[in-house]
Amino acid sequence: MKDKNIFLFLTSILILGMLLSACGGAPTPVVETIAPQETQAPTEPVEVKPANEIVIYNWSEYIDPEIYTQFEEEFGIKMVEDNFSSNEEMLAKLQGGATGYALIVPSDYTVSIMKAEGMLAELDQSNIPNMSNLADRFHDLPFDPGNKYCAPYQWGTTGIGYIDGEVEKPTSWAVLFDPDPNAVTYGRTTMLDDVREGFAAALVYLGYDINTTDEAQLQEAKDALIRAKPGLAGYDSDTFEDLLASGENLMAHGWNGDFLVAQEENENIAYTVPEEGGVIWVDNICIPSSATPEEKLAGEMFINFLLRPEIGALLSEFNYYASPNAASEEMLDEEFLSDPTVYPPPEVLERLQFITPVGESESLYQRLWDEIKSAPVP
Ligand code: N2P
Repeated sequence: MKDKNIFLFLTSILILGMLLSACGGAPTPVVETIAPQETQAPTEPVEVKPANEIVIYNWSEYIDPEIYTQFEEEFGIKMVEDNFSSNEEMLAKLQGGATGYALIVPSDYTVSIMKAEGMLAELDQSNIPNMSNLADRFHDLPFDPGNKYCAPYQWGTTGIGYIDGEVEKPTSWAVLFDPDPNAVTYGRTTMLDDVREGFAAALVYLGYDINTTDEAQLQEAKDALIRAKPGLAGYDSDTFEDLLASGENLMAHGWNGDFLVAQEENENIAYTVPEEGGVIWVDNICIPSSATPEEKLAGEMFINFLLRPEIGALLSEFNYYASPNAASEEMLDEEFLSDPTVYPPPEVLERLQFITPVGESESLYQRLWDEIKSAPVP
């Protein structure tokens, strides 16, 4: 069962990955050396020393602070964290010229976009020997063959979390897009504040490709997303799971691991991928091309540290997402490894799709999403 599961996951990555648009583009090369100063022998490069403090730009609550502490203690490099709530937020900030980040954590399709725009630095593999701890299938993901730019960070799915016992298990995305005013979940439901995830849910509900660029289909999805509004308490990508745990909300569109973390506070939280399907994703830790050579070296040291078996295990134990690290997986509890919310069974895997870049249509998605969010509640 487990082997089959892994095989199906690999196959789905390979097949669906073919859909990922080609993502060449010349990356900005970042050299590991600083140009020699005039007073020095002109041919001798100066050895780069790692920065003594670096900033990681990550999703919220996605890393155990203990990992920073251990890294700081061992290497004397202080870790500072800044958070984003969506790939688009992170991308816009970097496109706007933000610097000072040594590490970022984009999802699959955003790695493709950033590569094409020359926004990622090529990793110096000699600084990251622990890359070999990754499971085979994570060495050649279609958006980053050979881990040239990133190390896979965690992977997971997008579906619906709900309070078991109070809410009937949602089997269709209709619970969001055709909300019943008499349902207990009406007005106590959130959707991710995320353009591609929002559209993916609506498109899969309508039976369309979640990466469609067909304007009529996108308009239909927009209508469905507007129909969802009366049933929503809001759009939320950071605290949706906490609002279930506290009892304020009863249902949320969100990411599997976040619901599992919240289960510790409220054991009635359950998670499902509706019958029409959902999203599968792989998040990655990468270095922006704007990083200085010192930041880049420290960033690579951190990536290598994160890929240690015990550190990868600590990461999964904290955020409840599946690890791409085979050596870490071996250290995880059987209970975690057999949890179908973490490792979707074959019948769920086969209805999951990756979000892929939509090229020119990106601005259309964004414009429609802005219109949805600012539309009056019907
Ligand atoms: C962690 C968010 C998971 C990232 N809070 C989804 N790609």
